[in-house]
Amino acid sequence: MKHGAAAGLRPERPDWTIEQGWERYTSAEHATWRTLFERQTKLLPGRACDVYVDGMRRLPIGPGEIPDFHRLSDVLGKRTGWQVVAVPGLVPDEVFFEHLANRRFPAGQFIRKPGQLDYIEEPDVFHDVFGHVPMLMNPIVADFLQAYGAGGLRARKLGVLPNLARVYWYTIEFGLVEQADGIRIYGSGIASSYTETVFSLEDPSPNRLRFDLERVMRTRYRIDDFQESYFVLGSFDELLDLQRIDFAPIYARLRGTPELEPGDVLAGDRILHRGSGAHHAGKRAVH
Ligand code: HBI
Ligand code: FE
Repeated sequence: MKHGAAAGLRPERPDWTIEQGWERYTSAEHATWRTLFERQTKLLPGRACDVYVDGMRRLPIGPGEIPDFHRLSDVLGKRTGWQVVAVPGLVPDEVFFEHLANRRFPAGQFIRKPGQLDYIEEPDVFHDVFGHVPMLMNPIVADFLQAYGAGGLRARKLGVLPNLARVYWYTIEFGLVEQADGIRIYGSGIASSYTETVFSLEDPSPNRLRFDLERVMRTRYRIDDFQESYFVLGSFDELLDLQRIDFAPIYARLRGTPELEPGDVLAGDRILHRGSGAHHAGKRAVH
């Protein structure tokens, strides 16, 4: 896999962290943050879940400037014991998991260029801070992510990391949740994306299916486009249950069951919305 902005270089520290160097951001970089913050903040009311909105409100994250990780960590640390640490981009899986297992969230130090507002290959400060950090103010999510880090270290040794990574992908990155007033976004990959925020909730194309752990563990995902299926939690208490699960018997059962394609819908799925598939079908026709 790719190892980020520092590809080919040996990191100075074994845990891949770097100084954020907040005072070194340029005014152009702060302006990019403002552009991203403002257009995203207009879209999120009525679309982002209450947990996200509440977390954001309590954090020193605003339109004016790229947030300072030390200030974020002060507020976050008091609430859930998490810290935000700076990394140059994607870090190796075991380094990523080791941070999460110790309640450190590795956030990209850099910000995307003005020409890449809607698509970046690596997580930058906007995706990581605007997308992930508000959710870490919630104790259930905070504990789940730590458990995922510990589980990732074990899954790597067992050779089942792809199965576990799908849980992360379809919850933390691209998860939806059912609230009393409707389906809402909690996944950071959606909450930090202008186009996917609307697509995930309102477009007729993707499937919206009730979250089921084993189903998700079998389901491949797309990294190059919007998701073909989104999985919807009934409530965040489902993440509490996940944390307590002993995954070993599940991994054993999964061996021998076929993998599922991102757009597959099964007889046993609880379907909230059956997608037309139009978005991805159109793309395939073009290629
Ligand atoms: N590194 N900085 C960073 N952010 C991620 O989200 C990340 C990573 N390295 C590996 C990784 N994610 C995933 O491949 C694991 O969740 C499987
Ligand atoms: Fe992410």
